[in-house]
Amino acid sequence: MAGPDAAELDRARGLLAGADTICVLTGAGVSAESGVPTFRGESGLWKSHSPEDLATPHAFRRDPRLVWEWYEWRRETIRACRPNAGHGALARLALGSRRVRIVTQNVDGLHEEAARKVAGAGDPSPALPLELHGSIFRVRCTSCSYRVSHRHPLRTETPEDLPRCPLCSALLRPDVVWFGESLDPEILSEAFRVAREADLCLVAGTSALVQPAASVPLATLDAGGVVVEVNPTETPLTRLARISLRGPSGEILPGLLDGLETPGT
Ligand code: BV8
Ligand code: ZN
Repeated sequence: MAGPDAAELDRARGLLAGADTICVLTGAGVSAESGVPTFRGESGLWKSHSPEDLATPHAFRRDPRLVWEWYEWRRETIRACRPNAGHGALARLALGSRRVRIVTQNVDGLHEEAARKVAGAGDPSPALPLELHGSIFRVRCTSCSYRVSHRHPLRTETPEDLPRCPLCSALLRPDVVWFGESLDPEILSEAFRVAREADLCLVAGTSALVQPAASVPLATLDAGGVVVEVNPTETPLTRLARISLRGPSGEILPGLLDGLETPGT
């Protein structure tokens, strides 16, 4: 696939350079080049099951062991993955002096890892993403408010292996938002505020099918801003984008963003 031509990249760079405030929305595609399977691509997730069947409260109630087996398979896969050049470019942009917020649908923690790597001894927080759908490396209690970061391998062979709450002994679950579950209202309203206040929404690596995340860029448009998309294929957002750069984000984002960290460059 031929990537975007130099003129298109220049036009997109011009739009980004002219934007005081930028909202970035990412999806599974930005982690594809790190080796994290996307949901709907040909290398789509896991065997015969579809995420819509397993990433639901109903599936967990019916068979928590199967759901934990799927999540632990994904956690094991993602533990071996590192941020790619696209994550790094986004982190550098957000850590520069331009006002940038990264909003992600991803639960893989790779934006945070890139932020800490780029920031080094500095403060990574400007590049820490708003995680709309939670984190696959955090667990929470199905009954009380216990919630904790959790990266180490879990055994899922038998129901007795499944993790339980140290406070109330109820089952622990992955701290992600399942289909049919509402997103954290504070995180969601913050994401829409960021999008409304942005002059430009950079949308990378999302099929723009999952709601309400896919509506975040519309808030930028409704407030008079523009959308720039990076995706190897067309999406429902493509026709709304001022420019849609056709190619992989790991290859496109560094050339598109590097050097734009400070306003007026
Ligand atoms: C909600 C966490 C209110 C879990 C995820 C009918 C019944 C019930 C609900 C609904 C319904 N119809 C609509 C809904 C709402 C539903 C929804 O949107 N469904 C879709 C499938 C139609 N949404 C919800 O349920 C949300 N909650 O609405 O609450 C409510 C309450 C009660 C009842 C009803 C509604 C919750 C949604 C959150 C689900 N959780 N993740 C987990 O990860 O295990 S979503 C999950 O899928 C991911 O987090 C991600 O967000 C999403 C996948 O989307 P993408 O990130 O875009 O990834 P995808 O694979 O699809 O696309 C990859 C893209 O990358 C492609 O475009 C590809 O071209 C591109 N790409 C590939 N390689 C590259 C690349 N791009 C760049 N570079 C590359 N190299
Ligand atoms: Zn508990």
